[in-house]
Amino acid sequence: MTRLITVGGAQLGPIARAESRQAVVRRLIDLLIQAHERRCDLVVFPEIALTTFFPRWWMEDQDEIDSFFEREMPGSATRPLFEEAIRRGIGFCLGFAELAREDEATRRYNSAILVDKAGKVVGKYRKVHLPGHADHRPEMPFQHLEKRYFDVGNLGFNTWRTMGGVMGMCICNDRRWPETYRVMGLKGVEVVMLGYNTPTHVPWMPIYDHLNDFHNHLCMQAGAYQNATYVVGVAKAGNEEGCMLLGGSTIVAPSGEIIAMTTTLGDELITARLDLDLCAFSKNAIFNFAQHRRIEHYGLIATQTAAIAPD
Ligand code: CDV
Repeated sequence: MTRLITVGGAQLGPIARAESRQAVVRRLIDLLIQAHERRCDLVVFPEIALTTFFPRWWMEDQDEIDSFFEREMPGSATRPLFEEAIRRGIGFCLGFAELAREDEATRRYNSAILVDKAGKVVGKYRKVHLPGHADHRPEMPFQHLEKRYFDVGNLGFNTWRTMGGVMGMCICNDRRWPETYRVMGLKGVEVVMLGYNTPTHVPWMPIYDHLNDFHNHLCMQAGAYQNATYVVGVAKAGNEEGCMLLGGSTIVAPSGEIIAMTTTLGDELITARLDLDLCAFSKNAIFNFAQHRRIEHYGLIATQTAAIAPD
């Protein structure tokens, strides 16, 4: 039996700093309705999809910082999205800034949730690879303060058996790290969902600015191919408060081929029909980890020792 699911990537154009949660949620609902009309089982929204990408600004007032975070999911602003999704029987993956109480401490994460067709939160991921800096760098055209505003994610890279497949999540910078996909690959992932906010000019590595599109697709295509999984990578794109963000939202097949890609820098839905049995084929044909992966022969210990104590 062929296992087919239809997935949507719901790219967002810029979100203004002054735009209300309610207005953003209306945009998400519009995209969700389009996804339903195109028979999607599941739709993926970007990283921090409910507000502007606020780590762009140095802020000291904790109340102001916390105004960008969600304390519950769904909360009053996001409930209409959940309700519309339940009405239409469509699942979704949503990135947002999460304020959590853990061990009597307040923690802040860059998170994503996976919601099934009945509106139940079935999975949560908290971003592990936080890029940027924690100090104020006024000489830069904008800040990238993820290291100041977020704690490192503490949930690992998991997979969930839901909506007909084995689903996994990561967020933005995580997509550049092979470990992200490999850990989920070892857990049998078939669809990796991720959102990103990637400036076209990265102030601390300008020599790569012209390669931004290439690196975006390179890492997702490699991750998909080397772990026999689909990857759905979805941007917040366009000129957001003077910062140009990459588009190029993409659905990648287990072969590493791009099978859908956005063509604008605005709100735009891409869809693809995924044959999840293709993952099983690749997992058996070449990337059969149990049969062929030989971690004990990789020289890992020796390499680490050399890196710590060079000649
Ligand atoms: N939001 C991100 O994680 N952005 C990074 C940029 C800053 C390099 C990214 O990897 O796309």
